[in-house]
Amino acid sequence: MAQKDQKGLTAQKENDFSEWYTQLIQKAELIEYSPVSGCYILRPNAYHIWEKVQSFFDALIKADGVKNCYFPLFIPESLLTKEKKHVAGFAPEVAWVDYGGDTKLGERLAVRPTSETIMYDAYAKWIRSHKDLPLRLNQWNNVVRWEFKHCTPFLRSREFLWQEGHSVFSSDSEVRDDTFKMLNFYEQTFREMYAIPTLKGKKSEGEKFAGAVYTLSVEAFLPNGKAIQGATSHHLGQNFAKAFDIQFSDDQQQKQYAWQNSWGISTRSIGMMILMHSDNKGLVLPPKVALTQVVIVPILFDNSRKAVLKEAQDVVKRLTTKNISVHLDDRDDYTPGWKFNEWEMKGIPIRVELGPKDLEKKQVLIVRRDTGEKKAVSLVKLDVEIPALLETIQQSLFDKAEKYLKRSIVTVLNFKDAEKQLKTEKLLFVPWCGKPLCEEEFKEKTGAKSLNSPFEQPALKNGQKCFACAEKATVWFYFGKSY
Ligand code: 87F
Repeated sequence: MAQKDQKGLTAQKENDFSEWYTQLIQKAELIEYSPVSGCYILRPNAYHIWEKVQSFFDALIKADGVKNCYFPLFIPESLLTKEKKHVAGFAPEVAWVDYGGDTKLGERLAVRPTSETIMYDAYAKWIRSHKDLPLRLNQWNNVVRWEFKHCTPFLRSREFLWQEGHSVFSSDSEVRDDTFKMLNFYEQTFREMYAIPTLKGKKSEGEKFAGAVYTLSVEAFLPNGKAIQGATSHHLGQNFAKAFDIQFSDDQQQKQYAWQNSWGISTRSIGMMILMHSDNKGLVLPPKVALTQVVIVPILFDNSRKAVLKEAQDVVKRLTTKNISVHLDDRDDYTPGWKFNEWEMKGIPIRVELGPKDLEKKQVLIVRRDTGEKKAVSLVKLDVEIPALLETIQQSLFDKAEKYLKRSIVTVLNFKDAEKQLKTEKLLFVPWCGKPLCEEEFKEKTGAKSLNSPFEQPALKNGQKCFACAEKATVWFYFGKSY
């Protein structure tokens, strides 16, 4: 047979997480490396996941009244540095354009790292009265942050895709509600599309966006014991309104600075999904984001070939009318076993095997990618069983991840226990003083930092001490090693 070499993973998820990931994203044809270090090619299998997430989230925000728009990729230096506080820490990561051809530009241009400055400059022109508010705009775009840390496809790259939402309201309370609402949309997207449970909460003073009054986040916990921030929603207060002079006249004709928020989710979330669900055979895709949800592998022999293929084509038709994306793998020069491995590597949620013996019994064999479970299903029941099984798989991936998350969280009250639990890949729930310096010192000693604090706080005992510095604790917080 003219088939290519079998190309399974040679590293295991349990033993060499990072090598396993590197092999998987290439062998599942998600990523190709590009000539620029830190910039990666998203192949169709990966881009499709993004498109699915994009349509889901886009529908959520549009139904809520947000509109899409597009702002330029280039931001003049004078504009980018207008709000000094927010850009200070990020300055080393900005990529610049100095020339057009051989001509030096009068002012250098930043390649968009995020769009606050260029958008709010326009907002200041558009907003005059409270009747212009709320203004709720979103962009689906690419951004560049010239990372100097080690890059990893999806998780940390120098260019990535995301959405950035930027809304303006006439009161603090409206922004507050909206900032929480957007966070809930992110939680829902991770849950329903990626089958990932997240912890919702508020970031610490040290970890919040410098331009924000506060930052909310969703955080996930990956199977290697590392937490990862999935998306953020920032309450910006009037900080940017003051820097960019965004004012409106209220119903008493009084001028007031506007209230703002911003919120984003990026292609990093695809990496989180891969790390969460995949195994030593390759990618495991939640059915909701899979380009192909069902692959049919016919078992072909010369004398029954025609009949088997005819039935397989019929199954394709029936499933397609049920809005399921099916692929019939009728390639001649590959063995069924080779095909099984390939589709397992690519994470297709359900494999349907159909051979002459199945045909005689008017049945097929269906195989779940996530658990490997096999089951014979009668042909007439297929268009009910397959959609149901896709839903079961989606739910069961979530349930498994949620069980893992729940059993990984441990409450610890002192430094020694914290250190011990971090070594066994746990996520800490701790009474904390909330001080940036305490967090910094803890990170230096253990490599772990604060993630967020849940909105529903257990009561703190009278005189409860900070788990790390033994000062007075003020808040319950999640801490963990993280990406
Ligand atoms: C890198 C260079 C320059 C992050 C940067 O989280 C500026 C920045 O402002 C920067 N890296 N940030 C923070 C982005 C905040 C905010 N923007 C809108 C979000 C969500 C979407």
